[in-house]
Amino acid sequence: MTERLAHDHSLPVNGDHKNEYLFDADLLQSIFKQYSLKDHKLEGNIYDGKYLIRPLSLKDYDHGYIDLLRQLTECGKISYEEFQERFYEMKQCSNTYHILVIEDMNLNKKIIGTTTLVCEKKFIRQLGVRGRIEDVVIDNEYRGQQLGKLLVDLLTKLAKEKCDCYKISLECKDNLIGFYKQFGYDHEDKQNYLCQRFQK
Ligand code: 16G
Repeated sequence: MTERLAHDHSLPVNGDHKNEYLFDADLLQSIFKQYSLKDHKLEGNIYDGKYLIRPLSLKDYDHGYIDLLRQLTECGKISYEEFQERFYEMKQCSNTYHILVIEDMNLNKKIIGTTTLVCEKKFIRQLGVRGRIEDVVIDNEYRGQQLGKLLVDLLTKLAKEKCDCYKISLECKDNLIGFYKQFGYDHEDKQNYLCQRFQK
């Protein structure tokens, strides 16, 4: 795996690139500004003076990003090299993977929240883009502060205003339907979500 990484020209070869972001943080700036106008708790990319909201970076591996995902579902064992390889695979797909994280600035940069927007490019709908909201997790100890609401709202706006998505969807448990309805998500008439699982 390391050899493949070393030969991949899209990957940095020297230096410490751990601060590198998965996607361009500038994309978020105008969304943050709009949000700040209606909720003064978000100033720039800092929420409530305590939390930094930004794209995923490589250093988040050391600050609990995978452990946070474990609060949503199984993750298995993931080495730093594996994390890095997947990070660059995603980064190479431009305008596709937008993983937002919340860092607790007071607690050793711990990652306490995350949400993903995936933009799928299509031929239909005049080369349309379909958005998907995935992997919404707020650390158990930080729930009840509207942090999940903030992340879903920011990424829904990003999908609409910057990624030009013609629709955006998500899958969730029954008890969360009310939560997602507040952002405009709802069941579509005569549409179903079907799934097949494979033994891994
Ligand atoms: C939830 C998540 C989905 C995630 C899945 C993991 C949201 C809105 N939905 O459905 O993104 O991938 O759980 O569960 O966050 P799984 O490991 O059983 O697929």
